[in-house]
Amino acid sequence: RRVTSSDATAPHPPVPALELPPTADGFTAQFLRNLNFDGGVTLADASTNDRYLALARTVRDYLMLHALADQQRQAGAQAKAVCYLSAEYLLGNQLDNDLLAGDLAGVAADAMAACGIDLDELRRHEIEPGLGNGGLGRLAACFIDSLATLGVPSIGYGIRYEYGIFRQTFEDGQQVEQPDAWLTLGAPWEQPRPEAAQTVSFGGRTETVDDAGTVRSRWIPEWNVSAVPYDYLVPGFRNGRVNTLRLWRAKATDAFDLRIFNSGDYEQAVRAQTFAENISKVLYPEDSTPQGKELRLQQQYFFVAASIRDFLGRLPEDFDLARLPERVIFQLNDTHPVIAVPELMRVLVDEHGMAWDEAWAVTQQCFAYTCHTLLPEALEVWPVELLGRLLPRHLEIVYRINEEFLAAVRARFGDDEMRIRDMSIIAEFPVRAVRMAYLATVAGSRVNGVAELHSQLLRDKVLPAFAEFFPEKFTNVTNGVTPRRFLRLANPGLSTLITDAIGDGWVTDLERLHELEPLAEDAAFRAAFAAVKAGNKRRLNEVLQARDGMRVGDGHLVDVMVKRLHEYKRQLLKVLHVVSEYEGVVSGRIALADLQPRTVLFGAKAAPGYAMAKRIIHLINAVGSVVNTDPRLDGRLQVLFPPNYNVTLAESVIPAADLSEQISLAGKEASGTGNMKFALNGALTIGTDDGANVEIRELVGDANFFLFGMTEPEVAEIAQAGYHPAAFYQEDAGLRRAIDLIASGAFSGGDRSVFEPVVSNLLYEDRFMVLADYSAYMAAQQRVDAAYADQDGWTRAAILNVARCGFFSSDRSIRDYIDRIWHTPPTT
Ligand code: Z15
Repeated sequence: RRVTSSDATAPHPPVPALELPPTADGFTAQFLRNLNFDGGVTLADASTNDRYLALARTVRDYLMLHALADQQRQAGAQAKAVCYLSAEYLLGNQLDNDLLAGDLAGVAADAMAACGIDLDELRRHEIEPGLGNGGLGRLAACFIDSLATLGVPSIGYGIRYEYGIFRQTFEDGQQVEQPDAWLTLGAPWEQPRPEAAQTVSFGGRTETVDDAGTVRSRWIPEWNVSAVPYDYLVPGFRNGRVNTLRLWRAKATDAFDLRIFNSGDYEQAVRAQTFAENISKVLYPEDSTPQGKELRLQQQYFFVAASIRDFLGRLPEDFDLARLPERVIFQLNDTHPVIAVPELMRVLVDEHGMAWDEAWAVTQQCFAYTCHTLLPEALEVWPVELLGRLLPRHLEIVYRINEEFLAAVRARFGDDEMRIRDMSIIAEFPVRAVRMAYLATVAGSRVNGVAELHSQLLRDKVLPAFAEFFPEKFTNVTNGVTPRRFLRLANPGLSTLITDAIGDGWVTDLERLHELEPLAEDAAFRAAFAAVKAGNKRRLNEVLQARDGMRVGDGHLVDVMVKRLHEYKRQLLKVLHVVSEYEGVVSGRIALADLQPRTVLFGAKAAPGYAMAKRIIHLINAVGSVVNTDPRLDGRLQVLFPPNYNVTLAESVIPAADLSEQISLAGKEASGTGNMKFALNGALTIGTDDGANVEIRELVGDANFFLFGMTEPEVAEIAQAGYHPAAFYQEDAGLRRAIDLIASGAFSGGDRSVFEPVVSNLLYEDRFMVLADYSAYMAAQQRVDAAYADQDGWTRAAILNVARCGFFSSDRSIRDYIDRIWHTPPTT
C-alpha cells in the first residue's frame, strides 16, 4: 500500500529527491543516475536504447513527484471518482506528451544537449503502446488526458497486453501481420505493483447454502489467475495533477490451482503458467466486429474483476457499501467491460452479504454505459453455454436481473410477448445468449451515444424499446479529441501561429479558437497559415521518405483517408474516385492539364480474419502501383498507402492534409474522431451526413465543408424499398467504366479473378451502398477541385475550420460526462 496521511510516520512531503522547479542541471543529474544505476551503463557506452530508457525514466521521475503530492492531497478528500473501464487504450508515444504536460521540454532539451545526445533520435526510438484498435481505444486515451487536465479524480482501468495491435506490412500489396512486441526493449513508462495484485477466479459451479433461513447461492470456482497492476502516469496539462492508468497483467498464481492441469506434473504446471499468462497476451485485432472467442471473455472478466476489487480496496475498511454511488461511477466503454455489472452484484451480495434489492439499487447507480456503434454485428452477445462454463454465478445473476426486469416490463405493458422477446437480456436465437448492450442499458444509470445523430439513432433504431421504457436514461455526449496531442504537439507550426495571434489559453480552453475567425480575412495571416501547411507537408515527406521511401507530390492537394479498413467506411468509394480519374486521363476524356494534382494517402489496418477488407487493401495497393507509374499521368495523381498506420504516423499526416475523407454510409459511423482531428488542423472535410460530421458541418458552415450523399432517412428508405446496386452501374457510364477497368484485370496484371469478389460484391450486394453515392461523391470532388484552384479561398475556409472546431476538445466531452452522467466535480 502507498503511504497515506493516516500512516504513523505521516504527514511528510514526498522525498524531494529532485530539485523543483526543474533545472537543466538537476535533470541531467537524474538522467545520469538513471543511466548509471538503472541502466548499468556509462554515458560513453550507452546505446540509443539505454539513453532513451534513462530519459523516459527521468521524465517519469519528475511526474512521479507530482503524482505523490497529488495522491497525498487527494487521500482524505473522499471525492467521487470516475473508474473508466476500457479494454483498449491507444496511447501513442509518451515522451513528448509527458514533456509537454510536465513543462519539461526545455530542461530535457538542454540536458540532452549538455550530454551530447540528439533528443530527436531518442524521440524516433520510442515504440508507441498500441493497446487499442482504432477510434474507441484512442478516445479512451484522449479522455484520460482530459480527466487529468480537468482535475477529475479518476482511474483508467484496462489490460496490459503483451502484444498490442499488429504491425502491418505489405507483401505484393497484401496485408501481412507481424506481432507487436512493444515491451521487448524495456517499458520505462510503467510501474509494476506486484504487491497490489488481485486474484481473479474462473469456472467451477455454484451451490446453494442456507444462510439463517435465506437461501444464498455461492460460487465454487475452479481456477484462479493473478492480476498484477502496471501503472502509467497520466499527467494533466501543467496543473500538478497526475492520474493513474492501471493496466492488468495476468500471471499464474503462486499455487496455480487449475484442477484440470493439477496432476503434480512439472511440465503440466509450466504449461498451466502459460495458460494463465495467455489472458493478457494479445489484443484482439477486431475493431467493431468481435469474434466471440472464449479468451476474449476471459480478458474482459479478468480486467473488470481486478479493477472492481482494486477500487473497493481503496475505500476505508469500515465503508458502508450502500453509499458506494457517492464514491464511484464505473463508466463502461462499449460492451467489452459489461460483465462488471454481475460482478459488482456478486461482490455485494455474495461477498458482503448485501440484500439483492439493495445491491441492485447500488449497482444501477454505479454504472453508466457508452455505446459506440450502430452496426448490429458489433453488439456483443455471449452464448449462455460459454458464460455458464466460465462464470456460472454471473450467469445466474444475469438471469435474475433479466427476470426482474421482464417482470417490470410486464407490469407496465402486460403480457406483450413480442415486446418481452424483444427486450429480453437473453436472446434465444440462433443460440441462447446474453445481449451485453441490453444488460448495460438495464443496469446503467445512463446510456449515451457518441454524437448527436448516433444518440438519436440509438434511441430510435438500436434500443427503441429501452428508450421507451427508460427515457430518462438516454443522453448524448459528442466525442472529442485532446488538443494537447493533436494540435499542440502534432502541429507545432500552427500552434505557434495561433498562440502568437490569441495567446496560449486555447490549449486548455479550445473554444478560444473562435478568436481566430476575424483573421480569416487577414491576408498576412492567411499567408502565414498557408506557409504552415506547406511546412507540414515537407515534414510529412521527411517522415514518409525515411519510413517508406514515399513522398507527397509538390503542389499537390493532399487527400487523406486514414481509419480502420471496414466496408461501412467505404474506402472503395475513394478507390472508385481514383480509378475514375485515372481512366478519364488514359481514355482522353480528361485533359492532363485539367487534372488538379493530387496525392491520395490511405492508412488502414484490416482485421486479420476480415477477407473483404484485406482484398480492398490489396486493391488500393494495386491501383496505386499502376497509377503511380503510368507515364500518361505524369505524376499528377499519386496513391500512397504507407503500411502500419498508427497514432505516431497520424501525428505527421493529419497536420499536412488538405482534404479529410469522411465518407461512411449515413447512419453507420457512430461518431468518428479522425474527422475532428483533421478539421482542427485546417483540412476541409468531404463527408456524408454521418456521425459527428453533422456537427462539424453545422459548426464550420456549409461553405467550408463538402457535403454529399444520401442522408440516413434516405438510406433507410432505399433499403426498405430494396436496393439494387446493378441499376446504378447500368445507369452511370463513369461508374461503369471504373468498375469495368477493375474487373478487366488492369490492376492485377490481366488476371480478372483477383478482384472479382470485390466487383461482384459491389454489383450484387453492396451492403453499404457505395454505388448509390458514387455520382454525388464524384460531383463533390469536382467542387473540391474547383475550390482548391482558389488557394486563398481554400486557406480562408481552412482557417474557419480551425476557428470553429473548438467544440471538439475532449475537455468539453468530459465536462459533458460530468454534467450529464457522472456528477463528479473536479477537485483542486
Ligand atoms: C470502435 O473503434 C468504435 C466502435 C466500436 O463499437 C468498436 Cl468495438 C470499436 C468506434 C466507432 O466506430 C467510431 O465511430 C467512434 O468515433 C469511436 O468508436 C469512438 O467513439
